[in-house]
Amino acid sequence: AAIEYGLDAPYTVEYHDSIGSTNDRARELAADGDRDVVVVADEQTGSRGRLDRSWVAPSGGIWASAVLQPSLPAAHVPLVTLAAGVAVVDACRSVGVEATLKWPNDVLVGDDTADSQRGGLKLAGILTEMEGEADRVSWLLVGIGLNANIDGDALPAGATSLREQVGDVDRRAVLQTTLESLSTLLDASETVLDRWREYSSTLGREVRVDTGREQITGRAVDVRFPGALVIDTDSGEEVVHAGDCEHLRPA
Ligand code: BT5
Repeated sequence: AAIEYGLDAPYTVEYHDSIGSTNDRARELAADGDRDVVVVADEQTGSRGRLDRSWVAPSGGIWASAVLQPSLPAAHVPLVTLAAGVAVVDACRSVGVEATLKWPNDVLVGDDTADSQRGGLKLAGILTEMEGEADRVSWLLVGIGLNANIDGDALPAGATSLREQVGDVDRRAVLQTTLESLSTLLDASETVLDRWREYSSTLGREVRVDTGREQITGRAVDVRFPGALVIDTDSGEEVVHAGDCEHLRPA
């Protein structure tokens, strides 16, 4: 289903009924020097999550990749991922869905403990990509996958959609709200961690984080610049910069 996807300035939209991955297309545009362009698709046939995991993206979702003006050092990029999560939650709440954030990039709905140890049902995910040097980002893009007007049975187990939660939404309006919120947050980046804490369902919980090299179990107590998770473990405080986080049952 083709959709009207005109967005307010400064964004220009490149819309596709069907595409492999909006992030892949956005990379090409970014490498060509385009900025403030948002690649949007109704359906993706080869979309990706982190670590090359696949992302299920049938017709009806909000699949979007925004090429932003990178005005920050590469080390600050994790903050952009957190900001994008906050922006997606703002947009979900604007249509009446009480979403929360699981570190670092998952947008969840529902009570963790009731829905198993996996940690709520996943409504959206963020995939931020960049290229550049330590002190200078040459391009930066934020990929947003938000299950919008999709039946639950078209999604993987453990996922949910806005349709399942509140019924169908105006995808253009939800994306517009997301991008406006993201740009407000990036203009005031000192507010991002507080906004993230407010929406977090990770903080205060027992978690297990797989960093790829080790598993760290303990109580998530804070997020720290530029986006690290602080965990109280039996052997002291650990600061984790990247990994997969699982919410465990409350202690
Ligand atoms: C993410 O990865 O959550 C980031 C997903 C980003 C997708 C967007 S869509 C627009 C843009 N273009 C792209 O090609 N990508 C971005 P990660 O944290 O690695 O989670 C991936 C895992 O989520 C998968 O292994 C599945 O378990 C699960 N999953 C896959 N599709 C899902 C869906 N539609 N809804 C909820 N969970 C899903």
